Amino acid sequence: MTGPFRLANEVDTTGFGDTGMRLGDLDGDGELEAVFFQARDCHIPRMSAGGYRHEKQVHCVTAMKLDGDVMWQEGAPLGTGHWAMHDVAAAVSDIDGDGKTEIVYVTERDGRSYLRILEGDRGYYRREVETGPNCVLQLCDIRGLGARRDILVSTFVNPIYIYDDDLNCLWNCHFYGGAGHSHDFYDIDGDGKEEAFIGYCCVRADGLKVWWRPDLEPHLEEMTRAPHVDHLHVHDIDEDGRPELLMVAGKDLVVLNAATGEDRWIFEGTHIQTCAVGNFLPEMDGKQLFVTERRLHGDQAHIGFRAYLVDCNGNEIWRME
Ligand SMILES: [Ca+2]
Ligand SMILES: [Ca+2]
Ligand SMILES: [Ca+2]
Ligand SMILES: [Ca+2]
Repeated sequence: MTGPFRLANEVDTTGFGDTGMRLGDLDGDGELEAVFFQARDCHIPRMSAGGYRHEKQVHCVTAMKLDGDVMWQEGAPLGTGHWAMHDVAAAVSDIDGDGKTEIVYVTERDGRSYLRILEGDRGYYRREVETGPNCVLQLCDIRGLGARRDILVSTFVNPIYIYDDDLNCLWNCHFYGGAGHSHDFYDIDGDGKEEAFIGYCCVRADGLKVWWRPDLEPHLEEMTRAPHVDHLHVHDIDEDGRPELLMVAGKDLVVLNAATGEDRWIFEGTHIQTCAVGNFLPEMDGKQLFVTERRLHGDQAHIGFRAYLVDCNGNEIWRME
């Protein structure tokens, strides 16, 4: 293999490795391990539409050394099947700040959702709590601890719950306009607590909105569900010291001043789904955005895929079908 990448190892994950993977140092030896989260369709889908079951829940967790040795496994492998679609609600992190890594994920029993924590080194059960949502989990720092030790869970749209690392509920069943498949967090006012960017809302740690932009709904994906933002990223793309909010809105890419919610620019599409920020062209000022689109004709008909490179002011550099 050429370039900056080299093949370190090949391991067999047949039967348990289908859906999602996270990396973390589970045993504290300074080397990363891989954790596989195998998920299947939720017993009771709450928000799925658009032709397939979006919501997946984790039923098997497998920790593996990078040489392929399985350290432990929680739950029974589901075998090989059609488990892969979107992402899983899972994180590998030192959630309680004691220097050891934990596994945090949402699972299901008898049609009910549970947020669960396992110890990373042995897979031992730590704690769980029943929750509402099922398929999105992200870590944030709304308590201002200096590390992301708060746990947001949601479906692919609303509602939003946030728990502390002892699984005490900090936000109980919050709803915000345009909430979608993932959210982002940034301490926009410098008080040490991260604000949450959810849908077209910027929300403080206490759940109150700093700003919201319901007028942006025409730029969001609808597709038989509630209007929702696919993904959000806070990033200072023009490197002027003020972060932008990149709203991968499901139809267009909408870029706002993250602190105020004021317009910066809009890159129009039909169903823009992902945006990656990088120094892809180092000779250019600012960052560039690599944008992918699942192109639609009208509201539903899928007519192909397109990728764009866009500069930090919203100008197209190139496109590829
Ligand atoms: Ca390790
Ligand atoms: Ca820990
Ligand atoms: Ca703040
Ligand atoms: Ca900026």
